[in-house]
Amino acid sequence: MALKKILTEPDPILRQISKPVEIVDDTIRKLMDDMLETMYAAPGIGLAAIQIGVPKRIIVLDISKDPEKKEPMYFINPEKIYASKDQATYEEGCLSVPGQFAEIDRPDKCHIKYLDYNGNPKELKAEGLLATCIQHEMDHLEGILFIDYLSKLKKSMITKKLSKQKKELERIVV
Ligand code: GNR
Ligand code: NI
Repeated sequence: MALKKILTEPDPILRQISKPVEIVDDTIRKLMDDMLETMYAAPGIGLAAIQIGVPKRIIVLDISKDPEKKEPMYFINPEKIYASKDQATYEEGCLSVPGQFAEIDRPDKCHIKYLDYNGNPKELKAEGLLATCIQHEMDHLEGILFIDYLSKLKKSMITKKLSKQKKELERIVV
């Protein structure tokens, strides 16, 4: 397994639309193992492949509270087949938007159709934090970040802050 670098906003790669996986083979499973390791190390509760620069429709998640008991979940080519009218509000963060948090409304429940780690078709009924997290990750597959739901002003404040931080880091490294 290997740790990968997580891309941060503003990075045009994060805005790419990810492509479906055609065959779930060992290369894809190795990628998912690396994604999970990178997510745990961050630490985060979800990661989309595009966040490590790979434009494939793959998501890993682990929303278990106890770090001793790992409950990894893998989603390949996820499709939303139902979303509730009821909305839920969660304070969201994103590993690609470091240090920034905001309350975001999303459907409270959703049903997802996807391929699992072995490439077998599955369906999942999600609610609460799981539903929020899956929808946050599925947005990454479309090049969407949670800050896109904020007002223009809030979003541009966050983007400016992050690009300034990046420039300062570059200066230190160079
Ligand atoms: O670690 C993460 N926490 C989180 C909290 C609330 C809503 C969504 C998330 S996902 C985020 C990891 C991440 O950026 N995934 O793309
Ligand atoms: Ni994210």
